[in-house]
Formats: sequence, structure tokens, C-alpha cells
Amino acid sequence: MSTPVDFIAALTRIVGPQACLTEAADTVGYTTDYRKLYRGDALAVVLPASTEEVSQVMALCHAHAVRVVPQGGNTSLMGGAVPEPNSGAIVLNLRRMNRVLAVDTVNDTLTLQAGVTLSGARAAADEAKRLFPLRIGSEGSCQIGGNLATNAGGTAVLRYGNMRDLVLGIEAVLPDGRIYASLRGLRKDNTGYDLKQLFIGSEGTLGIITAAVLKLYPQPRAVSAAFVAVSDPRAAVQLLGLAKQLAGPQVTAFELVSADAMALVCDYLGGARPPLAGQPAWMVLMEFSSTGEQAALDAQLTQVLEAGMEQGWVHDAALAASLSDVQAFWRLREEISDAQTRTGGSIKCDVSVPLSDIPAFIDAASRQVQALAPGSRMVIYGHMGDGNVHFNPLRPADTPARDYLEHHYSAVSHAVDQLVHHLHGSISAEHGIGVAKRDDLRLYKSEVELALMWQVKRALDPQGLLNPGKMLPVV
Ligand code: FAD
Ligand code: 2HG
Ligand code: ZN
Repeated sequence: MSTPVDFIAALTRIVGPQACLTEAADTVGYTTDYRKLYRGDALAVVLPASTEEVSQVMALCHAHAVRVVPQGGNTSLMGGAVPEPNSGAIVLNLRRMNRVLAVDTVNDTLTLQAGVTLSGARAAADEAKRLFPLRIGSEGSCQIGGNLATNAGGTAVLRYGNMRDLVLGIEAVLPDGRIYASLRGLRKDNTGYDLKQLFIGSEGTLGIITAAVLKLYPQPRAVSAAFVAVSDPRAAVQLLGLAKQLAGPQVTAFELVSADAMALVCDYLGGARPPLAGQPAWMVLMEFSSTGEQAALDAQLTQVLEAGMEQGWVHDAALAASLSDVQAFWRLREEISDAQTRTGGSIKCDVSVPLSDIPAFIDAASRQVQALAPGSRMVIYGHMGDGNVHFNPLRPADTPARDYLEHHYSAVSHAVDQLVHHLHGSISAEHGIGVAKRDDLRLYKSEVELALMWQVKRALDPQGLLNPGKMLPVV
């Protein structure tokens, strides 16, 4: 088989004509990223329906040295899920592999194909009267395979951990088409290297995740939430310490929101009413949950807030009076990301530092941004309970997005990353590397780390077929 035409014909024989797309009009949605910042092209987009089809596609690509970009819901914020221009690659999207395979309420596990959306997985757990706790704003589109490949985080990591903590088994197709099958629901298994961990957070560079066994948890019976006005990030950190001391594992989420982030999202949602009067400079959205009584949990949240007020950390609080209030609070928090996407001109810095350094980081980074890009709106928010801040300076309202990014993206993101590095933090806490941060890795990983990453890549994918140009910087 020598021509692309023959290759496409062979692909079509594997997945069927409806599942092998080659017309630009059909493929553009798969070759353009979520924020429409990265555009590439593909020889074809294939939509396999089973692990066997994925395996055959990979074996074919291996035989013909054709590169493959694995893709889930294409919600990556790092340009990780789309091919680069003139890539000569195919996109392999898993959306047709969307079946729940088994629910075991004794073992508390959910086994599913990798193309099930996160909201589909949560719904399957809910139907079984269990909780699958990963919670991120893109849940309607992102897929379990993508969540695993990016080791996704979100708003409930404080209590349940990130995706790496929520998985027991994985099935993945290797670059030569072989199937790594380890769909076991074991909480203990010390039989050598834990190979599944290689695929988690590998951003599609080592294998195509086709199925997984996820952990299930008891469903909370009670949920209490409050939007709280705090003096500053230091007061927020102190309040979190207090909450953990008084409520322990019931503290489920602890999200920081700056005034500029709140103003932006309220505007985006058509003039939504902010939860707190007086435009506080800093807010926290806290959520407690438990399997106990609602009244007891509410009392615990109130106790924490009163103690925080006594200390002078808390100035005001709006408590959710119903589940729909809780949902409305979360909507304000979760739509901040799309509010920035629509506005354009956002410099995304998804960073983490030790919790104790969060106030110093925000303070120093904000001063540097204002010196480099005066008038930037300080859209600062995120999973403060995990030491993870989305520190996303935004263009002033009267500066066009393109001008702002052209003039400031590189200097601002470099300054923020340097500061993070100095504080022994991470330049990508949860969104991964993709292409957006690929070249920056050279500055922040040691020679040994980079060499080991490349050794792993070459061991599993010697031909460099999977997700070329992503994550690994050329060294
Ligand atoms: P894609 O975007 O399709 O792919 C992401 C990467 O994984 C790519 O490198 C791709 O090649 C690889 N990949 C995808 N599927 C597979 C597979 N089956 N096998 C191997 N590799 C694969 N992220 C967070 O961590 N926390 C958040 O709170 C959060 N909130 C978000 C809110 C919004 C509104 C948006 C748009 C994004 C958000 N994200 C968040 C980022 C994104 O949703 C996550 O990274 C998500 O896990 C990506 O899943 P996906 O299925 O869309 O993957
Ligand atoms: C969130 O926490 C997501 O809302 C998206 O991780 C963050 O858009 C962002 O920068
Ligand atoms: Zn986040």
C-alpha cells in the first residue's frame, strides 16, 4: 500500500465509511481546539467503535508510519488534542466508544469505555446510588479517556483527589496495535511496576486509553455551601485551615474568586447578581458534604464561618438555602473559564505552589503583571484548597485581544512561571502541557527529568507515532 488513497481505504475498511472522515467540512471541528487558538489538519478523522478497531487502526498506522492524535472531548485548554498544521497525522476520536460496561456496587467500581463523557460517568454512578467525584466545568463534553490522559483535577480534588486517585484499572492500545489490558478493580496489587500510571497524565503520547475501571464513593446526603467575603488570600488560607480542623474530610471544595473574576462572570451570564454585596476584593466558595444530616452539616459550616469572623478573616457570607442555591453558586464559579474564552485576551497560568505560599505568590505575581501589562484585569480564581490557582491576567476592556496577547503573553507568562519555579511550584497544575507549555518545560524540568521522559516515550513509542509535537520539548 503506497498512496494516501490506499491508506484511507484501509482505514475505512476497519471503521466503516461513516466513521472515517476526510472532507475539511467534516474534520474542522476535530482539528480546531476548544478556544480556537490552535488549528491543524489531518489526513482523516477516525471514529472507532471498539478496542479491536482501535488496535487495528494503530497496527495499520504503525505499518505505514502514520502519526495519530488521540482525542476525547477536545476540551483541552493547552492545544493538546488537535494536530499541528501539515501534520500528516490522523485524529482518532473515541466518542463512539461510549458504553458503560459494568457497575459493581459491592466492589464500588464502574467499568466503562474511554469515550463515555464525564457527565455520563457521573450519571451512571448516580443511577447506582453512588458518586463518581471528579467534577470539572467541561463535564458535558470531556471524556473519561481525556480525563485520564490529562490527570484532570477540578473542584473536588481537596476531598477525593485527582483522576490518578480515582482509577483502579486501564485498558490501552499501544502504538504498534498491541492491547495493554489491565481492567482490574483491585485496591491492592503490588506485582511489579504499576504500568497503568504511565498512561495517566501522558497526554496521548504513550497509548490510546480505551477503557477504565473507576472508583465509586458513597453519595453525600447533605451538601452545604457558602460564598464568603475574605480580607485577602492570606485570610482565605487561614480560613481553610480552620475549616479542615473543625470539619475534617467534610470540606469538599474551597475555591478562591477575585473581584475581577466575579465581575467578568456576572457580565458573561447576562448581568447575573453577585452572591455578595459591596464587590468584595476576594471571595471563597466553600462546600461541605457528608452522609449525615443536613442540619448538622449546616451547623458545622456556620460554626466555621463564625469562628472565621471572630478572627477577622471573614467579612460577609451568603449561605445556600437550597440545592438550587448550591447549583447557582457553582454556576458562577464554573462559567469563569468560558467567560474568559468569550472575552479573549486571557493569559492562562494554571499554577500550583505549596498552600502556605499562595498569598505571597498572588501578591508578587499581581505586582509583576501590573508592571508589565498595566491595567490588566486580575482574573484569579481556582482550587485554592489544592494550592492550585488559575492566575489568568485578562486584557483591559479597551485593548483588543490580539494586541494584548502579542505584547504581553510571553513576558507575563514567563514572569509568572519564574515566580512559581522559585516557590518550588508547578507551571501546569492540572491542564497539562500540550503545545502551549511544551517549550517552557525545558526551563523547569531538570536534565534528568527530561531525559527520563524521553526514555519512557522511546521505549513505548519508538517511532514517535502518538501525539507528535505534544508535551515533550525537543532537547
Ligand atoms: P481532549 O481535550 O480531547 O484531550 C486532552 C489530551 O488527552 C490530549 O493530549 C489528547 O491527545 C489526550 N487524549 C484524549 N483522549 C485520550 C485517550 N482516550 N487516550 C489517550 N489520550 C487521550 N481541566 C481540569 O483538570 N480541571 C478543571 O477544572 C477543568 N475545567 C475546565 C473547564 C472548561 C470550561 C474547559 C473547556 C476545560 C476544562 N478543563 C479542566 C480542561 C479539560 O476539560 C480537561 O483537560 C479534560 O480532562 C480533557 O478531556 P477531553 O476528553 O476533552 O480530552
Ligand atoms: C476551572 O477550574 C478550569 O474552571 C478552567 O480549570 C480554568 O480556564 C481556566 O483557566
Ligand atoms: Zn481548574
